[in-house]
Amino acid sequence: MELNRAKVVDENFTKRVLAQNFPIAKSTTSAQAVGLDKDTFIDLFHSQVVSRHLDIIARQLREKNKAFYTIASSGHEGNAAIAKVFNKEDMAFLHYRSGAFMVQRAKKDPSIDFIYDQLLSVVSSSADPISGGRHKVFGSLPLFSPPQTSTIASHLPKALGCALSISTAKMLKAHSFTKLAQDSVVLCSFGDASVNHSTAQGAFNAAQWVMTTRHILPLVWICEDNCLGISVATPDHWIENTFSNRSGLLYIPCDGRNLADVYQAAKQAMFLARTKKQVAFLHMKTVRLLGHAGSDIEFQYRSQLAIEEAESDDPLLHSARDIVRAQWLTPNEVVQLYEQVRNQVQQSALRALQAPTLSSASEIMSYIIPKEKPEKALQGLPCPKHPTDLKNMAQCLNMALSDILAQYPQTVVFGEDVGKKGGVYRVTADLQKQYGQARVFDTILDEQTILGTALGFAHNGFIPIPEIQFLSYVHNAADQIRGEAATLSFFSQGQFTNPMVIRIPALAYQKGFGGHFHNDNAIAFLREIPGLVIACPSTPQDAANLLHSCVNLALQAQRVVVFLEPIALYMVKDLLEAGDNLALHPYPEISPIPLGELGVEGDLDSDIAIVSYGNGMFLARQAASVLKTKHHISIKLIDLRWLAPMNVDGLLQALKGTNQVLIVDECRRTASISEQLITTLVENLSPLPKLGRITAQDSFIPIGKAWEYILPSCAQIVDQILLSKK
Ligand SMILES: Cc1ncc(C[n+]2csc(CCOP(=O)(O)OP(=O)(O)O)c2C)c(N)n1
Repeated sequence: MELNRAKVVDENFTKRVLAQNFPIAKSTTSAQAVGLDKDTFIDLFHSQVVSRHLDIIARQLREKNKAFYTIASSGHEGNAAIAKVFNKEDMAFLHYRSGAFMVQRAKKDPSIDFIYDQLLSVVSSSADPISGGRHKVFGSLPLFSPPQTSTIASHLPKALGCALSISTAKMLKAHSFTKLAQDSVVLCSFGDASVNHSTAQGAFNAAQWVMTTRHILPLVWICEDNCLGISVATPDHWIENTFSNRSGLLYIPCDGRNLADVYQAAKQAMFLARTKKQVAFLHMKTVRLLGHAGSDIEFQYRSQLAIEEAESDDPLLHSARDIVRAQWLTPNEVVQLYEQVRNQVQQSALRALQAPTLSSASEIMSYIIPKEKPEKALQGLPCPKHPTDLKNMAQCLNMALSDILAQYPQTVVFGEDVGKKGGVYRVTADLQKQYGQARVFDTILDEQTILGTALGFAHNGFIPIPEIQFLSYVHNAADQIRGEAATLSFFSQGQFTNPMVIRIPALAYQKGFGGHFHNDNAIAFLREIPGLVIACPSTPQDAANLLHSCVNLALQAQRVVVFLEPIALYMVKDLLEAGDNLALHPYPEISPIPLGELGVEGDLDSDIAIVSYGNGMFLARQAASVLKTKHHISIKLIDLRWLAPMNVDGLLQALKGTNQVLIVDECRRTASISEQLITTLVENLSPLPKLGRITAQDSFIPIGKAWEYILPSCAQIVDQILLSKK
């Protein structure tokens, strides 16, 4: 039994075409019936053949250790007909088996040498125009196809968001900054097993919700159904049974082995999405050839008979049959075309093997942070007049958001309950009234959808400001930040970016609303994401200024920013004693705080410094006052403000002249920023000042008043400084 099925499929094609031993058609739609003429049909077949030879050569290159990740499009080449129907400007978030789709779409831009470009990706060359050798992906800026990570289903929420952004842009008549045309549609393809992922189900559900509430969504889901998810069979009729009867999704089945049938179904889907603005679910049934990916040995889980049956149902043989029967080409001419493409692909592979590869850490990392691409200033609205009396942090944030929405027409604010209710803590109060439902809107209760919506809007030129209601609820959607938002620039060499500011009411110390889920102090999962910016204010004026700074970073530097809002400080009035109002501040004259700039306050000449952020900073201010008034000890206070990236030089500078540094960190001892701070100081300071840290316990936060045993307190800070003086 031959284990190399690429070889078998390759040889079978030639043998069977020459012998005119074609498979029996599984569907009856003919090229003539759907208006596919000879040239168009042969052109589609050509794309199928190019895709097939790219698969074959990728296997050969991997056997020689010249390619490192192979996943074939073989069996799925019917998707070439989908590419033919849609415009290249219809943004496409693609399945990893979309080779023929990409070949066909690339024909719409004659400046693209898709074969060579794709081979550069296969051999991980730094000359690969999309990822620069960082991953084998399908993607292209001129072809409106952002590269996808290999996490199945994670691209569905952003496809939904992107489609929603098109209809939102239309409503707002906002075409000065959007990247997608008003009448464009969004395509999103995936496999049959992927539909079962909760991320996918969430996106389908969200699309249905949008159709129910807004009635328009120019989106085409494309399920490329090969009946398998690696080794697990999808039950018969699973896709049909679960999608043919879903409200808001118009189900269109087609036979992926029949180009004419796919073409017809794609035209129907295009009419629904482009003209009717409705969601189509295109179900392309097909076969999978050459196994799952890489070194997958199909024989371990599939019978020889099943493998051979799929191989004999090869879509290329079906297309060849239709071409020969229509007398458009003779069998010999079909094989000639097949061999010509093989030759072209082989020549391109030889060239690609000469191309450079990534050769240093700095080269690899050069696009983790996108290059600055300042947005051109747009005509905004005048900022509202704000009262000048003292305000708390929540009020200052609300005013800052209002100013931001006025100044930057490309900003949109959304999340659970942010619209009419104005957020759980009223931070978004009245914004919907001021700026309308298109720019300030409630989403469904699904954090993956919220972040996916942000990703999709950002792909279309908006600056989304999504809210996650509480920090604890971002964890189930973290991949939308770590696997999607944060990686886009890296995998596209900054050609695609998704700037956004994710607001998250966060951290602990809430007195009336306790418990772990509303007092989550776990942020390590964000801090280690390369390129992500994290800001956290500790005063009302910093909150307003920092939020503006974050929006500027998204606008001018294309950054993905997480803005952590310490919930417990939202409404606080007093700092040192009841009625002192020292935690309030008038809404400031906005003066953005540059990325990394620390807040240094207190006694700047003191040799004792406390480094903190958020609630810890609030406690440190209280402790410094106690130490000063009761013990005549003066303290320098350093507010990090920006938790990532850490401004190491600025910190070292601010600590000059100190011989004692106490870190107050409200997050858990393990994996809190205190660990990074201690390491940074140990690595960089000589002589080393006396170092200490007060952190939260490695515990979840209990309800009631018991949290006091878990979290840092003012008394602990005072005691630790006094102890060190003894
Ligand atoms: C979230 C996630 N879980 C697991 C995997 C591993 N994995 C890669 S492909 C795949 C099967 C996908 O099957 P299907 O959606 O039918 O697509 P096909 O490969 O058959 O085209 C799995 C489980 C993954 N990439 N992402």
